[in-house]
Amino acid sequence: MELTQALREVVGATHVLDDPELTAPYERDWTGRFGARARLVVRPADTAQVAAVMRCCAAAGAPVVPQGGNTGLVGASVPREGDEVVLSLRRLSAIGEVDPALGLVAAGAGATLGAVQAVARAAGLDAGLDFAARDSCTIGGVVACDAGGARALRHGTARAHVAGLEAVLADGTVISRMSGLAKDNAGYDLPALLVGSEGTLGIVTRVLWKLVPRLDRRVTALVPLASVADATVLLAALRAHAPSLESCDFFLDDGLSLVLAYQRRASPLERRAPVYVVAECAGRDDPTDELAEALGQAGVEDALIADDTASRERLWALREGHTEAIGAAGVPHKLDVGVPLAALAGFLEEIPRALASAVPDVPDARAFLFGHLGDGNVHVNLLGPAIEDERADDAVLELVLSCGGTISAEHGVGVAKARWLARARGAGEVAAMRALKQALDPAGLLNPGAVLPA
Ligand code: 2HG
Ligand code: ZN
Repeated sequence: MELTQALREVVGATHVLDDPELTAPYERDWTGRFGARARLVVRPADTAQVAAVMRCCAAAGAPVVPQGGNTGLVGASVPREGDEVVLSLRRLSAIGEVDPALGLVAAGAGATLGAVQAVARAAGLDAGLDFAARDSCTIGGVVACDAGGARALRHGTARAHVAGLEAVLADGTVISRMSGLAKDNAGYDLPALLVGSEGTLGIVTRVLWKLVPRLDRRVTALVPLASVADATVLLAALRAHAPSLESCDFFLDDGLSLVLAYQRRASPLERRAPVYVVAECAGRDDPTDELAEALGQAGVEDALIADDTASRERLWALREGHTEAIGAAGVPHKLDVGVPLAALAGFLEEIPRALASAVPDVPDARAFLFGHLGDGNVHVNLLGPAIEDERADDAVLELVLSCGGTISAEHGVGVAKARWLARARGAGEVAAMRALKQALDPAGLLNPGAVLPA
């Protein structure tokens, strides 16, 4: 039977899309940099349907791109050749009841992070993970790319929250580790293998999410600083004096100008500075004194402090608003990298020079640098070079490796950085990854071209 017809029989005709007007939102990524026409978009309702869809696609030899909220930033959740089936997991959005004794909740891959947070908070707990795309990204995608965000500093990345998962393999086999047993050493840890595999080894359909205590007393500081070195001193003081530290992000002054212009607001700070840190402490008890102690120890004199939700959100909007403000200014090349803290200042300083020498013929090339200071995680956003022009990307990644850093801290490798994987990981590791891929997906149907170069 022809693939379209076979899929219609599995999910119902209304959930197999081939009209270009309907498929368009599934075909281009959030940045506008990646995408191609899809052969079809298929929207299964549950794990059994995902498995049946995979069996149909395997029989037809059709490559499949799994997609959640399509908020990924490395081109891993959209078609790239034009012949892929996009398998949307958004209909798998059911969230179970919180198990308060275990601190776990089961969520369908299509549930948004925001929805999981809301369910957790209603039960007196929290998801422990948070970032700007919270209301559009889905928990399956969060797990598939091991998303991090600002709170990873305290609670770890998605990996730390996966107590189990259910997934569909390339041949339609369903694997399920949803028992919630904290200790279970029987055999290989397949869920761990799927976390961060970006849809190349299996399709995550359900996740057992480990919750954290809900910490309602929150206080946020926005601190203008003279240098990245001063920011590192502040981070050390926060670690030493504020055990309630939850996040410690940074951005630079040109990023602030762009965000303020985009958000049509004035700077809340009396004076501008080269570097800004946004730090947040959270506890059961008011963490204001701890935060003040840390700021004092770091010699900070003029921080803006916010302790109610609206004011805290206004401070965070200056940091979180970078993605949208940059997106409104052009199609960015996003290089989500990590460097050791000791190398951070030198790395940030070097980037404008690396950019100028990589693309001397693109005089308006600009780099916006911001991210999660506590993790050494820098979001290098390049504007100016054409979509296909990767000279500046290469120069930045070269610099990252020379600093002992990683080409992907939290967004994943996707297609954007696949050709750098061997440089980053070495031939031995890439061969082991290819062996795993070959074992689980011998026909290469799952997300071809992502993570491992074709
Ligand atoms: C963030 O930290 C996200 O805001 C997105 O990881 C970063 O837009 C980016 O490059
Ligand atoms: Zn980030």
